[in-house]
Amino acid sequence: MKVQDQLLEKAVPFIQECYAELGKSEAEITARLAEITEAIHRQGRYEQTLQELEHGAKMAWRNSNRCIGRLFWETLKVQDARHVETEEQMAEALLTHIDFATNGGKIRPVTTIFPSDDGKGEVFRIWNEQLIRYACYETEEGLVGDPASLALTKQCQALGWQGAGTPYDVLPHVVQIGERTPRWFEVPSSLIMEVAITHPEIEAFEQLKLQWYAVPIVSNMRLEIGGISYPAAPFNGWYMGTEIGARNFADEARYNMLPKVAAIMGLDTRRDASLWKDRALVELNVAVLHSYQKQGVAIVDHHTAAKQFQRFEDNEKKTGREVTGDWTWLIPPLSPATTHIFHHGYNNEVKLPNFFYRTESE
Ligand code: HEM
Ligand code: NRG
Repeated sequence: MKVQDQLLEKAVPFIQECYAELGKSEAEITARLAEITEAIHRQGRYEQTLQELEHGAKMAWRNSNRCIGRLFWETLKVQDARHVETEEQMAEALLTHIDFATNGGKIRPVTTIFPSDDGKGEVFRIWNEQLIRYACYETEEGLVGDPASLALTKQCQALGWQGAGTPYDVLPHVVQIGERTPRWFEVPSSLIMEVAITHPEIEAFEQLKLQWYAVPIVSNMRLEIGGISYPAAPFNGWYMGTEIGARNFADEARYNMLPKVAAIMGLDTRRDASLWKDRALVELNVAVLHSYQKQGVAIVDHHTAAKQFQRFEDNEKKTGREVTGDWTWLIPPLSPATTHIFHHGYNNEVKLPNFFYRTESE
C-alpha cells in the first residue's frame, strides 16, 4: 500500500473518534475528512489542528497499556512546539516543559510536541530517556551514579560535556535535528526540583544521603496520532513511590541500596529467610513517600494509584470503551497482590493514538 493511503487509513478513524468524543457533528467530520483527503493527495501529508493534537495526545495517554496513572488523562496539557526549527529552540522548549510541569511541586501532566516526521524532512530527536536523569561514571571504586545512564553519559562526554562526578549529576539535554551533529545543553539547576530522602522514624536514613528528582519526564518515546508520527514528544505526570523506592534505589543494576538500608536497620543479611530485603524495601518506600509529601512534591503510593486505576476502569466502562492494559507493567513491584490489578486479566491490544518506543531510524 502507498504511504499516502496508509496515512489516510489512520487519519480517518482518528478524526471520526476524536470528533465524536469532542461532540462535533457529522457535517464537521465529513468536512474535515474531505480537507485531509485533499491535503494528503496534494502534498502527501496533513497538519493537525491544535484541538486534534491536544485531544489526540490525551487519547494516547488513555491508551497507554502500561500506565496505572490514566485516571487523569483528560487533564493533560499540550505545549505545541511544532514550529520549532533549531536546536536552541528545542532546548528552550524543554526547559519551559520542566518549569511548567514542576510548578513548585504541584506537578502538572504535560507533553511537548515537536515537529512530526513526515518521511521527507528532518527528524527531531531527543537522546535523553528522561529530561531529568542522573549521570553514571566508571571509576576505580566501581560505578558512581545511575547505571541506567552509563551509555548516555559516555555519549555526552564524547560530545564535550563534563560532569562533577557526584552520584546525582543531572545530565544535559542532547538534541539532534536530522543528521546534524547532536548538541547538548546544560539544564539550569534552578529549574530542577529534588527531594532529600529521610524516614519518619528511622533517623539513620539521612546517612544514606539519598535524593531523587521531583518530575519523571519520559523523552524517548514517539507519539502517534492519526497516522502522524511525532518522534520527540516528552511527557510527564508525577511519580508512583515504588518507581523510586522499589526500583531506582533498590535494583541491583541501579543504586542497589537494599544492603545499605538493611545495615542501618540492623537486619540479619546472612539469611535470605530473614526477609531482610523485603523489610528494607518497605522502609525505603515509606521514606520516599514521606520525603516527597513533606517537601510538597506530588507523588502517589501504589495502593492509591491502584484505586485511581479502578476508577479509570469504571469511567471507561461507563463511556462504552474497553480498557486495554499490560498486566506485567500495571502491577506494582511492591505487594502486587494487595491491589485489584493483580487479580484481573487485561487485554494488551494496542489502540491508537499511542506512545511507542522509537526504532533506530526514528
Ligand atoms: C508507564 C504512572 C502519567 C504514559 C507508567 C508507569 C507508572 C506510571 C508507574 C510504569 C513505569 C515503570 O514501571 O517504569 C503514572 C502516574 C502518572 C502518569 C502516577 C501521573 C499523572 C502519565 C502521562 C503519560 C503516561 C501524563 C503520557 C501522556 C505512560 C506510558 C508508560 C507509562 C507511555 C509506559 C512507558 C514505557 O513503556 O516505558 N506510568 N503515569 N503516564 N505511562 Fe504513566
Ligand atoms: N519508572 C521510571 C519512570 C517511567 C514513567 N513513570 C511515570 N510517568 N510516572 C522512573 O524514572 O522511575 N509519568 O509520566 O508520570
